Amino acid sequence: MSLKETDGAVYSLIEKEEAYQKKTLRLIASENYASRAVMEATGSILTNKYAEGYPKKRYYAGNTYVDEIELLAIERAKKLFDVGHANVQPHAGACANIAAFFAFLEVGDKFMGLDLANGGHLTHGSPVNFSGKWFKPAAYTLSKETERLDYDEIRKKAKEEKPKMIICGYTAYPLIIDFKEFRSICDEVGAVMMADISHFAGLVAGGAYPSPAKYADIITTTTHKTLRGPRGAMIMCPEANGQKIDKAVFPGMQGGPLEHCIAAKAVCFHEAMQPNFKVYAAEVVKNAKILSEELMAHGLRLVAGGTESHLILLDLTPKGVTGKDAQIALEEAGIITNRNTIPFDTRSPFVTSGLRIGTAAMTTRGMGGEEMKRIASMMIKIINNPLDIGLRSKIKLEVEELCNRFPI
Ligand code: DSN
Repeated sequence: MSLKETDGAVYSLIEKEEAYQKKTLRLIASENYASRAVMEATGSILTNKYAEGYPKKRYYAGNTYVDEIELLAIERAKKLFDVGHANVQPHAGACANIAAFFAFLEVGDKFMGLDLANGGHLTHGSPVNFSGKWFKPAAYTLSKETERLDYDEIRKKAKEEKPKMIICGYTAYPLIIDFKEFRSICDEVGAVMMADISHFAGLVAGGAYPSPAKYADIITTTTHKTLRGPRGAMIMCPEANGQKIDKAVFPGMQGGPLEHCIAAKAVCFHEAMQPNFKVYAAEVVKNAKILSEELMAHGLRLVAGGTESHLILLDLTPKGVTGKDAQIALEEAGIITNRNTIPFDTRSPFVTSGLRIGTAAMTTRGMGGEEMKRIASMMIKIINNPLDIGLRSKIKLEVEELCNRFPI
């Protein structure tokens, strides 16, 4: 029986969500729209299969085709990112990062990651996360003056702290990371270099952002952000580290892999190898630049002074609005964003002084420079008048008109 016949409640909620996604502007920097092909694979009969282990070394019978699918995903990932080894089994970015820690560190070991409030991730050392509870984080921060990575300061701290691992790659940093510089810092202190490229993996695949492949000992990434695949993750590394990584994923922290998601990852890698994905990646960055310039022209302050990726971090302090209030007002107008701390934020992560936006999803819908200018203008009106209910309704109609012209 179909979902509609079996469970009308879930069916109707999915229908409502679909309509909502169609008529709203999704500016959340970590979101995108997966293709029909990716979703078809995710919803396939592969969900029925147990395949603990790795291709040709499974703990269950009946994996002839599942093996072929996982091998295809691995080969495509290696080719797409030019790496010696790929593990496509991690269920999510956090799982990939847990496996990375367990592959290289012992519980209690010291590591360095960017402070969460400065743009790092929960799994990079937050005290409420496994990384901060089981390991010893020595967080580095951005420069207070420039809000950019300060490699001299990171080097100095690494020399003082002598961490076993240094993480680069963030969730709210708009600029390009100098992976070569991180390699040289890691070499100077004998640390493992981990690059978490979850946010910009699609830009790396499309040649619009530098790759850490030549430098990092381990690369983790989700597959659903700029890479535009299914929800999930993977780990990549030089061939020499492959065995360590595979053991850390299974049996280290996961059981049966989600082969339907792995098939969808294979489809996503295939899509990312096509020439039009390069065009997409370049367009994402171009759109982010146009959007950021337009927002700045209307008096908004951008953290780090701008963007070199898909991501923009706004400091709303000069406007006298909190991230939380701006997020709520924009959502009412059909513009979906997320509040975010800015470096050295004085407000709590629940309130924040900042707002994070990104152009990956809107670029997938086919929007370009003109639409970015229009989005900036609508955002500015709301941010300047966050309590104006009438304005929200007016902008909501404009948003719907724009969305109708760029269907998913
Ligand atoms: N939730 C992701 C993001 O939005 O950046 C990180 O896990």
